Amino acid sequence: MRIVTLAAAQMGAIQRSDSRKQVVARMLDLMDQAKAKGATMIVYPELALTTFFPRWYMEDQAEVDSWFEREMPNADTLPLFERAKSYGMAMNLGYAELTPEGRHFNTAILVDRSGRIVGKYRKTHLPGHSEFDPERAFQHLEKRYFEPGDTGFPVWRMDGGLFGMAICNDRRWPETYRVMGLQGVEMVVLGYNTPSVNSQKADEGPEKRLFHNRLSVQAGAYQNACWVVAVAKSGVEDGFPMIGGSLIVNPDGEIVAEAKTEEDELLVHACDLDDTVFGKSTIFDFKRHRRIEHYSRITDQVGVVLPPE
Ligand code: ING
Repeated sequence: MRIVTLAAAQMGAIQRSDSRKQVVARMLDLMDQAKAKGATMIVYPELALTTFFPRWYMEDQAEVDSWFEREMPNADTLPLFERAKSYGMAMNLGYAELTPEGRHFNTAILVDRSGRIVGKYRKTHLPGHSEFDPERAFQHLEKRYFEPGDTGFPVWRMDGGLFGMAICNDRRWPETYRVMGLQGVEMVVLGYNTPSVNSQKADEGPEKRLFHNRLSVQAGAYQNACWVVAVAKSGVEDGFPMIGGSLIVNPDGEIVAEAKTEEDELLVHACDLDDTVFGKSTIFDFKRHRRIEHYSRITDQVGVVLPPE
């Protein structure tokens, strides 16, 4: 038994006018609740410190950069790191990263139970667009404000287990989980900000978005025999609704915990990392079953190449 008592800290809306101090206070409250329930690890959403600013078209780079963190921890977030360390609680936190070289990433970090930053992940799959799109009901400008991540999908040894990270749109791509699966990952943690409606397809509402959330996360967990924790920033931000539906999914692909609200809400579940062993040693024993001589299109091609007429 290698139990991680995992707290999924779903957060409700963060308004454009909310300060990082107000947000961190909510995150600390969720951490206190997690401690009271015996959690040894807490997972926060993507871009957890601010409103989902990629919905706003901005041209002034100083305004854009005001949504980014220049160092981590910093004055606003240090209380999170200090309290997690005092609680002996590992932490996953998503934020907008502005590097000293001036590069912009949608980033998440992994902090172990002793408070050490073990790893950094930068979001690989950026959805949306880079110029204002008048056709859309609302904007989704991640390709404008972030570079594609340059970390790939590493897996880190932490607190006796094998942990990996992803961010939001990454969870929809099977490659995300398989690259970590091929490193033996036992738990993938990720945050998301998912609009409740499709800006290009008005009849795709929250039910369908929640279905796709479950489908993507359950498939990733099952097909790589690992735990997957997906944590939403949800609720209505300045009039723009985002789904909740935070999940903890076991290595068999079963949902063991799911958020019920679109508010700050804590899910806690004792995840046994040894529950990954059966799947990894039978149906998804990659070295016995995979036939890589037939998979080359997956890395040789970006888009579709149709068969000859
Ligand atoms: N948000 C959304 C997500 O991938 C999206 C964007 C929603 C893309 C639905 C496609 C379909 O959950 C982020 N931040 O990636």
